[in-house]
Amino acid sequence: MKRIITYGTFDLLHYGHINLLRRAKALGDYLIVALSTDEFNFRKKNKNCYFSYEQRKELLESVRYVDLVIPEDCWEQKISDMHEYHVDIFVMGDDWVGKFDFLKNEGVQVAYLPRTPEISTTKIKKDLNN
Ligand code: C2G
Repeated sequence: MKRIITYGTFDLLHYGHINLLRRAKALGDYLIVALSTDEFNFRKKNKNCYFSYEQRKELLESVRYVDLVIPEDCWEQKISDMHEYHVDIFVMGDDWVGKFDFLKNEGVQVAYLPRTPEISTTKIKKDLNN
């Protein structure tokens, strides 16, 4: 059983997120999403989410590609996550290309997948404001 993990805020869940999750799951059999907590978003990612962690978690758990949602509450948990969840492949959108290559040292494959252009949570908020 090939186990995949990805990380993110996934606020205002949109088709760009779904494209990422679908492609990540296609790389293996079991997809874990480490979901940024409200505190992590606010304190470290400078993101003020529209939906709370619990709401974002509920949305992700309803996505057919997602098998497990766990909290992401710091930048530094990735190495221990790889071992705790027996991860085979770490996946992120290519806006993060190169940033997590160090995880290869944990015996994990690292894959950066092309982002879906033209859509983002920020764009949604901006467009709705206009
Ligand atoms: N994404 C994408 N296409 C988009 C928007 C997002 O492929 N149009 C991908 C991002 O590249 C990321 C995932 O969807 O892999 C989640 O996006 P965000 O919620 O913006 O995640 P981010 O804030 O980048 O958090 O420790 C890692 C961080 O938690 C990543």
